[in-house]
Amino acid sequence: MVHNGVIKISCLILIVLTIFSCDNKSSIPLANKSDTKKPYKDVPKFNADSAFLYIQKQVDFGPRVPDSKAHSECHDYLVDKFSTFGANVETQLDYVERYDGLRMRMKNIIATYNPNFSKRILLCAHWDSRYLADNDSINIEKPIDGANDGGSGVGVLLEIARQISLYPISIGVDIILFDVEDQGQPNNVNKQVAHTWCLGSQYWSRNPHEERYFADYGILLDMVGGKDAQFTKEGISRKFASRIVDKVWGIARKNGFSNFFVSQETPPIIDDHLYINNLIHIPTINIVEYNDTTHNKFNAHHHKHSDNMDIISKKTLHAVGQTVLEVLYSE
Ligand code: AHN
Ligand code: ZN
Repeated sequence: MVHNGVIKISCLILIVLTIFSCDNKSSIPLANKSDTKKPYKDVPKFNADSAFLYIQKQVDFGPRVPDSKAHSECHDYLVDKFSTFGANVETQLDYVERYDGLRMRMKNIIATYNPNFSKRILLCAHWDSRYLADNDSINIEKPIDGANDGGSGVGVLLEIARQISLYPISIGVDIILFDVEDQGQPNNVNKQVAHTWCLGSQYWSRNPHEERYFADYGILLDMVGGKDAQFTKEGISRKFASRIVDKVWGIARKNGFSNFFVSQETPPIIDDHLYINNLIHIPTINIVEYNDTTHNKFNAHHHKHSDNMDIISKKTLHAVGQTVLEVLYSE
């Protein structure tokens, strides 16, 4: 026979448990129900302070000119960061020839999330910085910091990688940092030769890291950190990927970034996206600053020593980073 007291205590415990479980049922499931019925995709919050620090770190290595110590150290830093953020990382290594015949060791850095997913988006930027300051009036032969031209696109992509590591994403994402984009023919040479820029992206587009690599579309970031920057609908982007241009500019407008993402249409420019579109045929847009007041229509500090940390704006980084994050997480 079981003791009467034991039965009484057991009943008491049962009653208490029932009351608590009832209380749970009445308060939690309602919220759960509405969540599962109407799923919404949360977009992570882009942290511009973080992106800014990633740019500072690159600049602190010194100019990232191919074959320099700073270039080598920055390469190792970038590979390490992407690994820390849970990506599969590889470096595509080979030699390419500069316009004047100088052989340069090229290192394209490729970071991959969800390698087996067929739906993929390609994000890219160049990570090298220019070996001279041919738009400047002094110290033309000295390399530039390239905080905006080189540093900014990489800084935004590192912060996006960090967000992907915190908030798992349901599509494949490939982040490619192209090397030797910015070692093209100087503007004081009178016989201008075609295709001297974007050597890393030209190489990758002809020799992708994976046979038959493809992505649904690509987004290139170039000079995305300048104060009060304006990003216009550039010609190559419109020609090959107008649907993506409209999608990105639409998401920017929805987020209140129309001061940065203006709806003006501007002429085509030679940049990494040109070769991705033409050679590997992935529809790719360029988010790149357009400036009507300068001679070459680029950022006022383009290829000058003043392209340093002083011209980097967290507001601009935030507008670009938050927009691209929403593009990714709403797919
Ligand atoms: C031209 O100078 C026409 N294209 C090079 C694009 C570039 C250089 N982007 C950054 N630096
Ligand atoms: Zn440049």
